[in-house]
Amino acid sequence: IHKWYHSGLNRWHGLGSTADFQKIIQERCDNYPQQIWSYSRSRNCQEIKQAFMSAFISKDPCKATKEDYRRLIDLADPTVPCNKIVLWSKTKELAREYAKPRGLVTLEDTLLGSLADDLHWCGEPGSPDLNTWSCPDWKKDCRTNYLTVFWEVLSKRFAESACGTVQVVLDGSLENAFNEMSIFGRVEAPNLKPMVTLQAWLVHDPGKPPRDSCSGSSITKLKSILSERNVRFICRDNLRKFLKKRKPTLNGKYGVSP
Ligand code: C8R
Repeated sequence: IHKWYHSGLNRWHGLGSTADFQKIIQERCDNYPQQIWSYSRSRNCQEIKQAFMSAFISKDPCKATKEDYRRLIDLADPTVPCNKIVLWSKTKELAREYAKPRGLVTLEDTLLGSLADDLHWCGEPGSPDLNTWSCPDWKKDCRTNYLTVFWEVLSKRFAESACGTVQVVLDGSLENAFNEMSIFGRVEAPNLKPMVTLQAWLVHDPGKPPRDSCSGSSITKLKSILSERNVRFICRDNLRKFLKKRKPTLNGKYGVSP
C-alpha cells in the first residue's frame, strides 16, 4: 500500500485538482484578451493567482464559504454591458457557439470564468499543496466544496449585474429543461434584477424527440419564479433555426442533421 493511500488524499469521490493548476491560471490570465467586460480594476495576474490559491490552500475542502472567494472576486469582478449576457444550463458549448458570433458574453468570457473553466481544485488541511488525487464530489461528499462555491459566487455576481435583456440557452431534450437544482436554477434565475427581461431559447437534440418545451411544466416553474421578481420572460422553442448551418460537433450532439 502506497503512502498516498495512507494519507487519505484519495478519500473524495470527485476528480482531483488539475495538474499544473497554478501554471494554467497564470497563463490564462496573461493571455486573456483585454475587452471591456474583462475586469473592473487593473489586472494583476500575480495578485489574482495568489488570491485564487489562498482561497482554498490548506483548508478543509468541504468547508468552502463565499468569504473565501471575496478577495478574488473583488480583484476581477465580472462587468458586462447591458443586453450581452448569455446564460445556459447543460448547454455550455452550444451557448458559446450562439454567443460568439453575436458579440454576446458567457461567464467563460469574463476573466475569472475563463481562468477556472474546466479546471478542478482543492487543498488539504495543513498542506501547502493541491490535492491531485481527489476532490469532494457535490453529491457524494459535500455541497460546500471549493469548486461548487466558486461557480455559485461568480454566477451570482454575473446574474445580479445583468441589465436589459438576458438570454438563456436550455436543453429541451431533457425532461426538465429548467432544473431548480442547477446553478442557473438555484443561483442565476433567482438573482436577476427586477425589470430585466429573460429570453429563453430551448434547443432540441436532432436525434431525439423533444421532451420539454416552452409550454412544459419546468418552464412554467421558471416563469413563476421570475414573475415574483418582476422579471419579464420570453421563451422560444428551437434555437437551432437561428444558428448558422455548421458541421456536426465532435460528439454530433448539436450538429445540424443531414
Ligand atoms: N456557470 C456555472 N457552472 C460552470 C460555469 C458557468 O459559467 N462554467 C463551468 N465550467 N461551470 P450545468 P448549471 C462548471 O449543470 O449548473 C454559470 C461547474 O463545475 O450544465 O445550470 C453560467 O453562467 C458547474 O458545476 O449548468 C451558466 O448560466 C457545471 O459546469 C450557469 O451557471 C455546471 O454545469 C450554468 O450552471
